[in-house]
Amino acid sequence: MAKTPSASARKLVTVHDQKLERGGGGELHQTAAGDTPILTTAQGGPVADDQNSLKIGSRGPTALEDFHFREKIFHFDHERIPERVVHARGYGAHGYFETYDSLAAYTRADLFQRAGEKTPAFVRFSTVAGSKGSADLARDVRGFAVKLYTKQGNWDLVGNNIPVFFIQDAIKFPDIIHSVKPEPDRAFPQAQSAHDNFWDFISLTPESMHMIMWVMSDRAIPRSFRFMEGFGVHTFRFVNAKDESTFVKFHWKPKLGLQSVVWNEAVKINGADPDFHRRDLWQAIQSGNFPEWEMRVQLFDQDFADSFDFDVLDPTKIIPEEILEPVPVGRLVLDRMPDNFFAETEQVAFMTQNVPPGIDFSNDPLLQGRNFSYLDTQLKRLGSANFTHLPINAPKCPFHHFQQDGHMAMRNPVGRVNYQPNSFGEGPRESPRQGFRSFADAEEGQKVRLRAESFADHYSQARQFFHSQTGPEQRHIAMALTFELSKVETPVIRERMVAHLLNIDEGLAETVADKLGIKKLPAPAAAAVAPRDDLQPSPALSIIENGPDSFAGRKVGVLVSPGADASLLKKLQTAIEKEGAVMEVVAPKVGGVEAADGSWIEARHMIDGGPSVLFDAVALLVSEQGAERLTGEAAARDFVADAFAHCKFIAFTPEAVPLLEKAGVDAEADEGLVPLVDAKATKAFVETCRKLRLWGREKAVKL
Ligand code: HDE
Repeated sequence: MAKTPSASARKLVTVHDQKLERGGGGELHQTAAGDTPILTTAQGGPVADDQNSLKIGSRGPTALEDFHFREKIFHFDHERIPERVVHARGYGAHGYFETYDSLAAYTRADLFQRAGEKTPAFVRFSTVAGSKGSADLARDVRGFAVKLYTKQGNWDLVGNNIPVFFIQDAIKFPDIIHSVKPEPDRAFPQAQSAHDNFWDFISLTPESMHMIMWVMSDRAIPRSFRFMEGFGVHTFRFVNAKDESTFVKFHWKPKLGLQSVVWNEAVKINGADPDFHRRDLWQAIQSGNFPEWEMRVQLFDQDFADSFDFDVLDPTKIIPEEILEPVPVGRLVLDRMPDNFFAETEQVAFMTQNVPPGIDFSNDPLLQGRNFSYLDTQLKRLGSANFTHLPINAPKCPFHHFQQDGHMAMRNPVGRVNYQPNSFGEGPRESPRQGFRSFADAEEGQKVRLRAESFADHYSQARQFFHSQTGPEQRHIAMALTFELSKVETPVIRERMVAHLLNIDEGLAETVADKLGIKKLPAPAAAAVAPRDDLQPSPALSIIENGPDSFAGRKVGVLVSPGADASLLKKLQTAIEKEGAVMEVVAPKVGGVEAADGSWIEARHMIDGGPSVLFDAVALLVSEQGAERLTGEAAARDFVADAFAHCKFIAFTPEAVPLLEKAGVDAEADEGLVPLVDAKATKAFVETCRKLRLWGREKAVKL
């Protein structure tokens, strides 16, 4: 067994975290050379022939006694487990959470007691509506689920990249999800909200209007997981050692700043690289650029809750950061990809009810409902009540209980006693001091099926969100609504949506109505509480206002042709890498091109495999002849035209001007086009790229 595992010898990780080499296990299982393990059955029996099943004669029937064939096919037939009913498509990574300072005044949760404490973490990002194999750039909410393996058990903060939700009561969850999933008779559309059922449900559910503003904004098409925020959504409680409670809302802020793509780009990314977000996270972590988020908390007491404009238990509302500043309390770093996607990312089981002592729930009806749902879903998906035996789900702290047996039980306690109290002084006992004590809030009331009146204002924060966006972002919301509703076949649904929009912003409603060909505006939707006009815009809600001040973590695509200037390319690369960004070369042919000085420029992509939608900015480093040849290639013209239309910064050598022109781009159109006249210009280009996009161009290109 003391051999170096070869690439073919994949590892099996047992529940005891022992790493066994697949096929390893002594001399009997080695070839004469001793370096390649012998293939075995799952029972460990060595296999002589894995190419041919056992037959009666070479053209005869297969023999039933072929136990190797039977086992191999049997196991293959059972490889799939049900995908998650929501958030099926996801991607995860390992890392850690580091506490800045003790929060003992607020919570007795052990992970917050000591400055510098590091808690192992596993994070899974996801889309909500699409199946496991759907594309990454769907317009959708992103899941941001964090499992923290604390010394007091696992804490799962199962959040999203949007701080509010569609519904106020968990009983409506099956309805909202049914409506967004493919329609049951035709089984389409996949991973899309642009269809009748979704907008029918939404237009009949005014409480969703705030969330709709977020989902129609660029938040729903993030540039990557690394550039998006995360939110715990609900109000939770911190509880300290004196059993005092403080309300808390959790936020994750990306170190690299916020960034999204535009819809026209998203659609093309889905075709060019459906795994765009996965690949981005994989590449960042594998190259040592570990993504990082800061945890910030909004802390408040009952007095604040009583005086706030909205009910803090209502998950369709935020507390604007300008009203209650989120306080930084720690950082989350992702620094390791799973060894095996299925074992870890697919089998990880997040549950909102996993909280350590010192963190508790509020009465948010959505959170209360979630606390029921997440246990059921794990049993359905993972197939056994012993899903906590899987290494990814097992706590990393000591644990002792009397749960036993069941399918696939792998951690079985030894000894005689499996109950307590017992007379033998064996086994664990509860600890009133260290154990989880629910916050002893006084509750009373009649049993009713009622929605609190304090949950009734459905439009004011939707309006506040819209008015907190910059011009381009407001336009994107209008365009997204128009696109989505243009796919709705039932006119009354479209009109009903316009009636809601009238309660949010008249201009928005008019633009959407006009684009949808609705000649006469409907009356505004009836509102239980009149939409308020007095909420101050919250700049924290805009992505553009909260972009980074560096180009770090981004990617430049450089289109080269034969005869390109290799030394200029080198200088460009140095400037890009100095900024913490990455350069990838795109060439007309696989392999690369010969530069003017006879050196070879290696390329990562061929043009149609590396369209400009995969990059944050582009450069055209082409020779005169090269430019001429590229003007004849549709993929090269699209490379340029798309980069321009998506408001990206474009650097170009003077020889590239004909290519720009053929792509319909005036080389002097705006300051986003940066001529690479000398080496200094490469640095200037990278500095310009810090703005990420030239939104001023948007009106000209009619994005
Ligand atoms: Fe979930 N949700 N959810 N959800 N949710 C699931 O659990 C549910 C809600 C969220 O990467 C399921 O393991 C109900 C809000 C994430 O594995 C399921 C309600 C928020 C993930 C479930 C909600 C979320 C899930 C499906 C309404 C943001 C993926 C598979 C009350 C705060 C976790 C699973 C992962 C997954 C139920 C609403 C976030 C069925 C009943 C609000 C990030 O249990």
